[in-house]
Amino acid sequence: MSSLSIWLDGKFVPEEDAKISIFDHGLLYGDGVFEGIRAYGGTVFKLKEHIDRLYKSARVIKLKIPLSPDEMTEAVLESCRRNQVENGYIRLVVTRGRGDLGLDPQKCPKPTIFIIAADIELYPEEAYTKGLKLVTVPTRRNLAESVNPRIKSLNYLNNIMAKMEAHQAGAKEGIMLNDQGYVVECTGDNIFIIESLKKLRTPPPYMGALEGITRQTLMDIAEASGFDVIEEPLNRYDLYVADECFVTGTAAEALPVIEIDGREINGGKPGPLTRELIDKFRNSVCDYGTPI
Ligand code: PXG
Repeated sequence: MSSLSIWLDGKFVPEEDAKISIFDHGLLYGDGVFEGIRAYGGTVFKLKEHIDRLYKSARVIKLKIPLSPDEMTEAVLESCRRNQVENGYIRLVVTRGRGDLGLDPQKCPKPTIFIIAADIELYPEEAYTKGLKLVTVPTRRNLAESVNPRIKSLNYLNNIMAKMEAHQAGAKEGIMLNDQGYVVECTGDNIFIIESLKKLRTPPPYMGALEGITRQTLMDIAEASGFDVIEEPLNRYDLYVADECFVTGTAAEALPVIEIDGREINGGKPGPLTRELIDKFRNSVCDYGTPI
């Protein structure tokens, strides 16, 4: 891959020169917020929603972004143009910026902002045709009263611990429960189940999940396809007896789940209604995009 042009604090610089301070609190403390965004067919998928979520995350951690949402939107689009990204992946990061070795954010006068627009390594097609096996992991999702999981923060250790536990158990993704034992989401994906009569169920964000942008898209597609879309607390029992299951995320799009904690779902095959929703998602991604 040739060198990328990185938007860093208002200027485009070659990847080799895109450097930030070792005193940046994004690095020292995970103090910052980010977005992962897809580009499809020369459009940026749900850019407004991603920018909105970024500013909400920043607002909650009292991080004032020194750029308007419109300027940020333009910086993302220009990053795609400069790197000839038509189908790819965009990482947008805002950190607290450079400070001293104490954790006090008041000592960080200027946030660091950077945008990487690059290619994406897609999941193998087999993941979509054969489906995923999931396991429930021991690490619980962060308490909403400590670091609220609705903030897309740079502090991903909670999810990383869970990912390692999933891998250790031989699964690619792990199901995370909240402190009360309810199912909330996976380490980097939201989770859905389908029951008979086209009932689509997913945990509400207040239980401890990120409000995934792919999640909302799938909910809208399902509603338009005659599903009853229900946000309500789910437990592991609900998952084990579901007719179908799938996960959603920017990287995964929507992926069928065929086994949970050793229990087969739909006889160990991707379900037909899941297939229908995934096909509709894939056929409509460009409809949700902002032209580059
Ligand atoms: N839950 C969590 C905890 C996430 O991190 C999602 C749900 C899905 O949200 P979206 O808006 O993407 O539909 C995410 C997003 C990666 C990667 O490299 C993962 C995410 C974002 C960017 C990169 O695995 N997860």
